[in-house]
Amino acid sequence: MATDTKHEVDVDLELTYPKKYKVYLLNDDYTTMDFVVDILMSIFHKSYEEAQNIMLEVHKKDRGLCGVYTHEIAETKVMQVITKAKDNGFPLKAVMEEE
Ligand code: TYC
Repeated sequence: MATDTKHEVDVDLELTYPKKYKVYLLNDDYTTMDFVVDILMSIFHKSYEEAQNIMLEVHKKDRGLCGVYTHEIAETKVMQVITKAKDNGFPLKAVMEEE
């Protein structure tokens, strides 16, 4: 019996990439500008200048992009924003949206 028979196997190497999600901060009338800047620096790792720009964009246009992440990381960021805001008495909200 041949033991070295070569079998051609069709391997369908379909590479799938994880979907990405945009995380946005939403404007409100109560959260202070300084707190939003702090959130952008501590949770989204923005520089002070980037954080100021994103905060002002949210303030003027009602929402601003904070970053693009995999589903799990985006979900965690949204949760961290809401939890930290709530702990500090602010109604600040973040949302995620498939890219
Ligand atoms: N609009 C807020 C104010 O005038 C500031 C603010 C900016 C709040 C961005 C939320 O995501 C936000 N104090």
